[in-house]
Amino acid sequence: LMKVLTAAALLWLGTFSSQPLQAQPALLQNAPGRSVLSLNGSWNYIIDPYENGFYDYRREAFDQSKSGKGGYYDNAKPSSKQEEELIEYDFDKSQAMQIPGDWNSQRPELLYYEGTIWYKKSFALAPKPGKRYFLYFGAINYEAHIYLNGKKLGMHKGGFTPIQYDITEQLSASGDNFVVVKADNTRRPEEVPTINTDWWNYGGITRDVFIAETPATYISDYKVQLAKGDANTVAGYVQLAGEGRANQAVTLNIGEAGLKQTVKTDGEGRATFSVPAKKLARWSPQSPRLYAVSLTSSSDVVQDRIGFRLIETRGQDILLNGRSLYMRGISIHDENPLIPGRARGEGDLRMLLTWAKELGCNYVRLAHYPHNETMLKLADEMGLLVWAEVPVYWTIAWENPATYQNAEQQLTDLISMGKNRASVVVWSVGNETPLGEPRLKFMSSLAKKARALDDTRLISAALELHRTPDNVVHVDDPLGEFLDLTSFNEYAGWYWGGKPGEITKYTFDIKYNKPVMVSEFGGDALAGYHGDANTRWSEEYQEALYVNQLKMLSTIPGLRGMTPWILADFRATRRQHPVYQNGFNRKGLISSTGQRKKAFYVLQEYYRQMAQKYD
Ligand code: GCB
Repeated sequence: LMKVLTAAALLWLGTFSSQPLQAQPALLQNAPGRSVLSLNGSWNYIIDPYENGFYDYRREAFDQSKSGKGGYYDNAKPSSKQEEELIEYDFDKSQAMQIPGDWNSQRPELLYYEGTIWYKKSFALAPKPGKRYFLYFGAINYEAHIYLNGKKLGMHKGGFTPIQYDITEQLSASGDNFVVVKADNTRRPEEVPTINTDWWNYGGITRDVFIAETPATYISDYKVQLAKGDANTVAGYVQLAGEGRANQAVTLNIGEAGLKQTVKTDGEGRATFSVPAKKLARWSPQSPRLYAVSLTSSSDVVQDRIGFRLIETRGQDILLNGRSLYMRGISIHDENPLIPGRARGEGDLRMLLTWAKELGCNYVRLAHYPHNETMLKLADEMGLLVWAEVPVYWTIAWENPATYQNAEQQLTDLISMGKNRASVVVWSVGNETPLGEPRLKFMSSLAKKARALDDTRLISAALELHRTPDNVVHVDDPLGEFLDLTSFNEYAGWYWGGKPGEITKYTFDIKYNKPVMVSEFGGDALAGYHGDANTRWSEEYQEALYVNQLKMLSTIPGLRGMTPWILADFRATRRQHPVYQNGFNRKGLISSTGQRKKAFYVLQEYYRQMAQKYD
């Protein structure tokens, strides 16, 4: 053990390894775009706070035992000799809940539950010869152990990224199959996120579940985007997997633009494209043009809808397709406040983005963790730029190598999922992380990793600031060197700085000559509660706060956008005031019943003016 620790410690002291210790296999690109068998719907579940279905009475894990049997994943049934067998669970006689969907919002007794729940779904699928099958979960929070027909497929950590297994060999020939998931949302200090967050720890299978079918030799991955800094070229690659992957012709076809190129894969099944892009209209929020794109090999074909745009910075400007841009944003959680609970599908997600459009946004910050793949596709379609983030939030276990590997894996999976989306322009490596050497090493390594994985987008993080008695706000976090935008969260008029009317006395001293993107500001208001501009929790207070924030921030010369906190009220366990909060963070511009608060209209008017000035 000592040796192992020493090796890990050395690795840590040296540069971070870019090879995760236990990488999940590369995700099938655009899995939802394949021919799929949906496993959404009703799943039986067992609440198991003692993890009785996972450990025996000596606390040994059943799935580590010799037989590998004994856990709930067996989905055991008494045979005809019923009297001889003791089985103390029965999925089919247990209650059911809807998947996708967090458990907290489906049963009152599960609202605060943190621990293990087992899920079971039976399905019919007889594998066809010459096909491969991938079991796909959009997200399970947080630690998931996944079993098919009683055999373990694997364990996955991270509540917001897709999970996927090739199950071709595990499917039963008869076509009768069952999948069992142990989902455990226990918070732990060394995980990502850590134990402390300002959002609800929704547990369970929160996103779509399906089985994607591909041919034996299949297109496992591709990227089709404009080349870095080159508006005239579509650059990208295609990756084939399976036995016949080498020396295969693959054709990229963008029929509507008359673009076509055939390339040949190398010994590893990889080929790169470079296609003149002159005929392609540019994607932008004003004109979110998407093209039907297909990739065809001798055995496989994938279809996608892809937009083409260039995002760059020059000095303090953000250039979209070469034109200076003001990013009229809003922060969003992956939560439908009307449930309230995790967004459960396209309808919920479309509602959130439609609200952002009503506010006048051309940009959304999908805080504080990867959002649904569907959300990114909707943003493409609806013309909203996206800031996408990993849950490196507040005080992470900076010195733990496994924590870093986990964060890097989540970042890798996020980038894999979003890399073909024109809407996504910013990868954020974290939020409000405290200054210090181990943290700087952790965060700068993540920033470098993001850039290595995708050099065509901007890298950022939501930083903190500090103040001096002369009412100067300083932004000089050394992490800023590694980032393309200077982004910070700033709560003048709420957590510091006095009443809303007093905050215009602050000025900003920003160290970096980069575009400034204010990643958060805001204050709570209970919709329908009225007072004057100095009455905390009132709509008038929040309204005055927005008026004065916009005045104050307008003095920053490099200001190129903002994502105020937040579109809608959201559940947050830390928010305890029995009258004004009641388990909700009330910084929403829209309430948990869908009501627009007064500040909504302040920001809407400001965005109308910014659109006039810049668009
Ligand atoms: C922040 C955090 C955000 C919180 C917000 C608040 O700075 O980034 O997650 O919800 O403040 O309301 O305090």
